[in-house]
Amino acid sequence: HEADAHRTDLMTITRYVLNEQSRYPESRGDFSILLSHIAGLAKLLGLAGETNVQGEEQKKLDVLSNEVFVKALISSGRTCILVSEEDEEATFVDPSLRGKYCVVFDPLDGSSNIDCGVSIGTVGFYFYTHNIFGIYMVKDKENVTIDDVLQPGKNMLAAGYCMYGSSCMLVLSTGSGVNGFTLDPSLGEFILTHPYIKIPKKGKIYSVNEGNAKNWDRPTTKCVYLFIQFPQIFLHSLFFRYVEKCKFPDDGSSPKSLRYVGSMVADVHRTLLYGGIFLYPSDKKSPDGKLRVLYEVFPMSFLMEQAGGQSFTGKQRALDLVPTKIHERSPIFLGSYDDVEEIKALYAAEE
Ligand code: AHM
Ligand code: MG
Repeated sequence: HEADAHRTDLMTITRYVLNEQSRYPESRGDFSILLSHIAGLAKLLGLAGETNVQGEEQKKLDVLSNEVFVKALISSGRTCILVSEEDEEATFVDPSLRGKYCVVFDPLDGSSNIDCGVSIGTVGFYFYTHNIFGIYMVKDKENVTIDDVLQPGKNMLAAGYCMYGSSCMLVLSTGSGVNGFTLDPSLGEFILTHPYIKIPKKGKIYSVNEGNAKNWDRPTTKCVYLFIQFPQIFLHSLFFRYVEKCKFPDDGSSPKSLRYVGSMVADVHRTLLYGGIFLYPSDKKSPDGKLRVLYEVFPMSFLMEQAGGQSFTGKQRALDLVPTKIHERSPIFLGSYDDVEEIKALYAAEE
């Protein structure tokens, strides 16, 4: 580490962001400043978590991480609307502090995992949480409305997440590929460790909460003859059949492995690096699935496409979806190009 401290060729997140800046001279540094604030959030969150080391106080982490996010984003002076999973209403930044970017975020992803320490981590004395974010540009800074965030995901300028596992990573795309940075605690800096992440074209892993299988939708079919011949096919939902195929492939290929943490950041991160498919379908109880369009589905779909993968809602390309409310949900299937292609073909055949 000491040797590292003297190295000058490390690509830190600060350098990376400044390089990106030269691609958008018209942004006059605002975009870089906003991105640096988001990267710096990791350290701020660490500080906030310091008072919450005791197990019984960890639940408060969602409140804390939200406060830290909101305050840091407002104080960057570059934002105008903030949408957080933790806040029912969007926050409109005071005109005196207003900039031209809208940030949508989930400050603490996978909160059900907090108590067993899966979606949080420690580096030194600090606590960290998984989080996800996406950035849009407002149309007219003087006239900011909620429609500025109700834009399709393809309009995002940047998206990313922080993941705190055995190391602390920031995965970011500003629309020209995906880059992964790892926090070097001795330098206090994120270093580019995973340049130009590309997801394998096809994967060997599927990731889904199979405990919901009972409620997965059944297909509607008019094919009575087939129903008599192969009733088992129709007794189970389309989705059920997809997952059955992962386990019992009918084309001579090997079965896929199942991996499911139950924290989107962790499950998507693995999917991005190893390939495969992550699925949160609709079911009888939640016809729109569980995951939120603006700050879960869109940022992760943006990263997937930028890494060469795909993302599909069961009806369309996820990034084409136009949300009508800030906490809207959508079913989501994302991951390796070929694996998502398979799911798309299944849904197309169903229509
Ligand atoms: P949360 O915002 O309440 O934490 O829910 C989001 C999380 C995702 O991180 C994860 O992919 C999903 O919920 C897991 O849901 P389930 O427990 O239904 O499998
Ligand atoms: Mg969440």
